[in-house]
Amino acid sequence: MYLSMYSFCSSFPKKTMPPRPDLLDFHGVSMTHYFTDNWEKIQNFQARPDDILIATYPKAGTTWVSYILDLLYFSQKKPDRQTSNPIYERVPFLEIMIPNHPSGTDLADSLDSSPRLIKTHLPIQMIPKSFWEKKCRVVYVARNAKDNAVSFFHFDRMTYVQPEPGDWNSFLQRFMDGKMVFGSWYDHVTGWWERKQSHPKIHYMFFEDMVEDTGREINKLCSFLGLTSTTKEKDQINNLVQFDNMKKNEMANYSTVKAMDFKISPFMRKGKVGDWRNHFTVAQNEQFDEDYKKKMKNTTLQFRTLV
Ligand code: PPS
Repeated sequence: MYLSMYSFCSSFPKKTMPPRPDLLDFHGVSMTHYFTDNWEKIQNFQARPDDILIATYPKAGTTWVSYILDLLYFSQKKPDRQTSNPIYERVPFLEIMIPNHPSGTDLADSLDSSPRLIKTHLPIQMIPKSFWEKKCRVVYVARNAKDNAVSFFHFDRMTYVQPEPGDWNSFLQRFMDGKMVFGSWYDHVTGWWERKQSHPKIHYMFFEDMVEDTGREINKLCSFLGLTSTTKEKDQINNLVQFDNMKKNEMANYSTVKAMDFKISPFMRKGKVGDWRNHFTVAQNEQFDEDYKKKMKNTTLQFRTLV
């Protein structure tokens, strides 16, 4: 998830990793300092009109969509790109900041590709205004809350640069309370959904739809972006971005990152819809559903696995 942090940590043996960061309240959103230390530069970031912002709540399918977009734009023009740089270098993570390493904003500024693909996990109210002024296109991916929480839990277990997850029960409670890095899932997905209603340049996608029919979702992305990739190209891309292929692909699976311990849990973990059923107890599920109804009562946003 975190480029500079990853390269930072890759030079340290695990026992000398920096301590896990604490959650802090940042303008009402839970964060860690890794995403707030560069705040002025993030807010003043100068987007370019052709930039494409890939926005997600963490663990919603960011890497999947990043890889699809990277292939759609560059697999023909720059075939070497796919084997020479990991995905987290091709698609900078805007808000990341680690001392003595290029920040996400610096990395994005250094890109000469057109378009630039830029990743963010920021909630809608924190997106730098330049992206709106320059009328950039945004691809937002949402994932159902239960699977999103499960994926986040396993990620925090294996990623030393995330806060300690604690046990599953306390993690789930924290998820429901919105005390996660990048804040409340409920606020994130609904905030972007409401903005999309009045903003034609936001393409709002669902992880579950991508699992059901990746080819269909690639076609929708092409329509949104005005791309004229051939059927053959799209079929090739569809094949490359299937879970098993991405899991084997060192440039897409984060295996080069020492701050993650794949022995605890791999980054490309299961890639499924409905894995929450293997984690939630009956009581947790009932409590979650009840709370979900209250938190989501004012939105038209619907997730297929929760209705
Ligand atoms: S991050 O750290 O926020 O950037 O993580 P993100 O990439 O958003 O989410 C990681 C989860 O997405 C799954 N994934 C996929 N699922 C199906 N098919 C493909 N191709 C694919 N690529 C990534 C990944 O396995 C993580 O989900 P879980 O449920 O943990 O497996």
